[in-house]
Amino acid sequence: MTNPSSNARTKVYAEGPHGLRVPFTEIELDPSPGTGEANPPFRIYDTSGPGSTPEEGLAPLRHAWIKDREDVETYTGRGRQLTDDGRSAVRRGESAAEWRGVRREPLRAKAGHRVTQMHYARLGMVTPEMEFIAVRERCDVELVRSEVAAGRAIIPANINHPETEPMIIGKAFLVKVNANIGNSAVTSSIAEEVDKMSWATKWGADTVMDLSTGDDIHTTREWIVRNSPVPIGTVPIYQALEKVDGNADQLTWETYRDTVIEQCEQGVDYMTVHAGVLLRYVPLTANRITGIVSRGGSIMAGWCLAHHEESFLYTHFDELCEIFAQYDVAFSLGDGLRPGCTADANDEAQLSELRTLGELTSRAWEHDVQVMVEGPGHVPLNLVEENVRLEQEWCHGAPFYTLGPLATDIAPGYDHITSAIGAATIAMHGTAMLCYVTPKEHLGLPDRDDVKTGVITYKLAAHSADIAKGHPGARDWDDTLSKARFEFRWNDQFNLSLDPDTARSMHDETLPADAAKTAHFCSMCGPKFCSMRISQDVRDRFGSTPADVQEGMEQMSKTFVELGSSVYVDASPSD
Ligand code: IRN
Ligand code: FE2
Repeated sequence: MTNPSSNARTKVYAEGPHGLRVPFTEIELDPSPGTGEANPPFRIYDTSGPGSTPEEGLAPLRHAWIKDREDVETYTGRGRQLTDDGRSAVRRGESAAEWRGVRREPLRAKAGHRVTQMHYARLGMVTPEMEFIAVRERCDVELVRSEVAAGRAIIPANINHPETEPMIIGKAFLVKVNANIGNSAVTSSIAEEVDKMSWATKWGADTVMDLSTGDDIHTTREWIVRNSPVPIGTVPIYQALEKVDGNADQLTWETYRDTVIEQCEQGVDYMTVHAGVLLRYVPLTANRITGIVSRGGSIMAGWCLAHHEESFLYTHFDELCEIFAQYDVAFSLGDGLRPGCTADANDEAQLSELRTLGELTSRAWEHDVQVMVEGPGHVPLNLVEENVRLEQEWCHGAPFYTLGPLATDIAPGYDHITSAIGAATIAMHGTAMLCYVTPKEHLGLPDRDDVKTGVITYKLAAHSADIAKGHPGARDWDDTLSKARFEFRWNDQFNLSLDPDTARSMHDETLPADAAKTAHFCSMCGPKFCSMRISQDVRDRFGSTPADVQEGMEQMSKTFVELGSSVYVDASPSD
């Protein structure tokens, strides 16, 4: 019996405590041919969300959980007055009512309260967010709580993003993948960006960063957040820079702070803050081959040099922590001095900044604010492990979130691959989340296809690391697919794969017939030379206990010699 992929993969909900419904993708499997033995359906982690009508947004899953804690209040947000009040929506031909349909008053902590998951975890509270995650990760909820309390994991979950399905970033959990999207002044519309977000989560992005620049930043982000089932990250300095017409030296702490509050009110779950780019570190980049490659890093370096003053992100860091604690926004401490080529890796500029990020981590934790630390960039494989070791040591075990790193600089057009090599390695050593790189890296803005390629490439890097780390149950997925492959259950092999569509269409390029979905070969080796089939013949004929196999091997060896010791003959004695 064959299984078209359309109905073999379905979304199911596992029941959690207190009526929680936790999504998984369930893959229905065919019985094993020959024995007829049933193969139980296989469940994989699902990031795609329940699906939404873009103009309406998703249902606010966490709304009641947040309200029940009785530590938040609604208010008329200042971001509402400070920014676009629908004018750009009107410009695009949408009615103001349509636009207001997705707006609501923001929440913030009541005076004297901290509403972060870290705060609750440290008090010993188990939140519904933690329970949801424990079901999702198939682990004990106490592991979730204790890792968050210790700062070794974060749950990015702004109280103004009730639509998000809780997830966790930490090395004790599955390695996560972030996908960057965002329009620039020159390309793509808001609808396209929302579509890219949904598309990225369909393929498995665990978080999405909106890096939009140019006009309509606020509106674009509003639509993305309202429709996103995964945490949304941003780099607020980009929008602050827009507000001063791109002149970095005109940036002020006040402009930046107001931008941050505006984004807190919209529901951004984590923000990249390049607060480790200190004035005295900037000259350390002078002799690099590629200088400063971080956008945020170069904005702040420019500001520090222009004013000859310490970065306002650093001097106002505690105020920023107080704001983040009111909304439960997590820090993603930016690596503004990351190396932009393998020659610059692990240099003094990079490592000095990392030490400062360690200091800032401790300061954020004093406010119960969650932190992850960003990392490189471009790093040769022999220096990858040291990056994780130093980050873990200097930043007190805070989760590491790395961009690749690219293991070599020589393959523009293939940088999803050069970076996935580094990403798998760095994740194996303990990086908690990987920021994807698409084939367009260094070349242009990724389109839909690039987003998919980037996400799939990074999912396979992340999963390879989960296996290498011996993460409980990680290999079950591989074993299930391998068994399907060995038993020539082609549809099951497609449906179990990270990208069923591509697997199926590549197979069908040469063997499109339905019958080929049960054939005991593919077009790579053809019917006569399939190693899997030969092994099965050995098993069928000689059994599969170790003694049987030994006997079978001897038999095969004899047959092989009798047939002239050539690999390219039909070596199957049963034909
Ligand atoms: C991740 C790790 N290191 C950097 N990143 C990502 O790079 C970060 O999360 C954000 O998506 C982007 C920020 O780039 P700039 O401003 O540092 O270039
Ligand atoms: Fe680069």
